[in-house]
Amino acid sequence: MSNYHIKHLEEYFQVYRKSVRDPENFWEEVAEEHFVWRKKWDKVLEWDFSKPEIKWFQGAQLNITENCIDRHLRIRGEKTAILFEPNDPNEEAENITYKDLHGRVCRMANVLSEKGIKKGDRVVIYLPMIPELAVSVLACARIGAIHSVVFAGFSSTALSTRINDCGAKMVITSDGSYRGKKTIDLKGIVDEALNDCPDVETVLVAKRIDSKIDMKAGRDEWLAPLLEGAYGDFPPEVMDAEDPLFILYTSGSTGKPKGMLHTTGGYMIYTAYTFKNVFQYRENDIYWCTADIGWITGHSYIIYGPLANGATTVMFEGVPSYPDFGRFWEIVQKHKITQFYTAPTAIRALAKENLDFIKKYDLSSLKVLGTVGEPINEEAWHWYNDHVGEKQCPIVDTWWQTETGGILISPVPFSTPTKPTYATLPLPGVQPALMDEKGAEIKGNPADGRLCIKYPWPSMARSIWGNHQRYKDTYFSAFENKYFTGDGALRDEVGYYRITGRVDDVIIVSGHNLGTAPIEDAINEHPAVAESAIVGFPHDIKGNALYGYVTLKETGESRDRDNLRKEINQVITEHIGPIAKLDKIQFTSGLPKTRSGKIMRRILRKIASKDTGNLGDTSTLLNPEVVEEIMEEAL
Ligand code: 6R9
Repeated sequence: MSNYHIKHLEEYFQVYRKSVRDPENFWEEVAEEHFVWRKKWDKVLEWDFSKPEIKWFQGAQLNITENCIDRHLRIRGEKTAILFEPNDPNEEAENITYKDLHGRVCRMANVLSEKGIKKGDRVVIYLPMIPELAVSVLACARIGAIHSVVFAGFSSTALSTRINDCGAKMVITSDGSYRGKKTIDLKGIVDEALNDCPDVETVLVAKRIDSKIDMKAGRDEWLAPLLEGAYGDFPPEVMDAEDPLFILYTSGSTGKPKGMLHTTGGYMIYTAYTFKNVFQYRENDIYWCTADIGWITGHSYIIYGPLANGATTVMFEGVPSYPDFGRFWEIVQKHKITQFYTAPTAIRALAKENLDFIKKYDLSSLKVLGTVGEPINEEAWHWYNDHVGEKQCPIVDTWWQTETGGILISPVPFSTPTKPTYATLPLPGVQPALMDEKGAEIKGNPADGRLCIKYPWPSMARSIWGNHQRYKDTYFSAFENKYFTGDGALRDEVGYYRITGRVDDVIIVSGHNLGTAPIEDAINEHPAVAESAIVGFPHDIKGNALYGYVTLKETGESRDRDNLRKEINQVITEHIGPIAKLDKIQFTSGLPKTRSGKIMRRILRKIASKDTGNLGDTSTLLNPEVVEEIMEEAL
């Protein structure tokens, strides 16, 4: 029996049982058989969730790019590794073979190295979805530098916060980016961010759009000439399995963003293993994940997982609505995509459009469809199944997180029967538990509780950069000896999991995790605002949209409300980015608070979703009269 590629349900159960009975042996076999190591491990796993400390494959040495690139050169050198599809459909797609990729990554590694970047240094990458993004990520991994990709839709403040938090010396960016009909001045955003980042020494700039930008002497350099002069080979740095690979920021419910720290060996084998099984990837398939590499989905399932399997992975620069709402399907037809992986928010947006956009194209190459990022509602699931998959393609509803590094709960297509809105069963090596409010594990089915994981898996984050205590407090303190996901879940009679959503103050808007606290902090910077509270409410396309309750200072009371609304959204755009703009803003004379001064978001959430039949326990409220007022205004 091969552990590595599950082909039917019985085999899934066999593999799963084996993985739980002896996880170390299970992962050791995967690691032995499918990867190249410079040196094998002394110990497969050492862990202690109370510290928390998790170490996989201690003593082993490797370089992840050797696994993702070099070892494919002999048999797949001429195979396309990255297929780049530009924003403009009239611009030609680019096939980057494994051999090309090797040369490009090595040249970039030489450039970074000549600019003084060494093993362990942090490099922030702020690039659109162009090949330089993947090449920069891999070049960092090649020399052992820690990459931190910041989504190129984030504002200058969000960028500078991340640069300073991880202490990056270098930023890689581009002059600008295309997004449908628009161009965005990325370099201008970087310049603004760097006013607050004294430690950045070098900015490397890729050319993408035709614009004039400022280049600061001694700091900024165009990438192209440097790459042209660089040597096309670079010996991979030998890394320990537990050496950091990257930091990726995710929103927290309080305070600044959390720099999730991922390490090398375990992350590699887990993303590769899950890519192979969840997408049932086979040689000559053309796999496309529509995510941005600025998110974990792009790290694990555009770059590392696919390349570790020698796959062809598509990178799409554009948006689903440009030049029209048929763009995704045009690309599927054009490149004969076999696996297509996207987010529920994109599915909902496309489902709103005329079916003619999809009927025009031949989608018969598709074999597996995936979704990720938030719960998929029943209607969207059926639309995806009926119109994209034409009922021939299993849908893999993949549940996971930035923190988990890879997919934890998902059907294995052609093995696990799917069920709309259910992520179904844990993948091999994953041991979920549902916990009740008192902290006890709920045994038996059906069940409804807080989702935890009881045992380490290889790609879990090891820490929060610069704040291990926060890592412990956030994930390992709610339930003893368990990793707490922050999500709630149901388990049905047969043991299938359905994720019901966050139980903390993170709101998922169009698949983006947004913490309420940073948005509130931003709003509160507006001179007329006294206080604010943000909650989510259901939205047809975005899944959730943001509803803000805002209390004004006396000086703000006389101001025009519509102007204030515009200004508040402007402040949010500046501090966080347009994705965090509020759909609704209600001005109130106060916010409902507990006696200990905590805002009762639960009540505000109910009012925003027009679900005011039963507000639950309001006995701890300090100011119940304010609830009446807010309800009257809102309804
Ligand atoms: C990969 C990714 C993580 C949060 C997670 C959960 C939600 C992700 C989901 C899902 C229901 C799914 N989530 N996949 N909810 N069904 N298939 O999205 O990582 O950006 O860190 O978000 O997204 O709430 O806790 P990240």
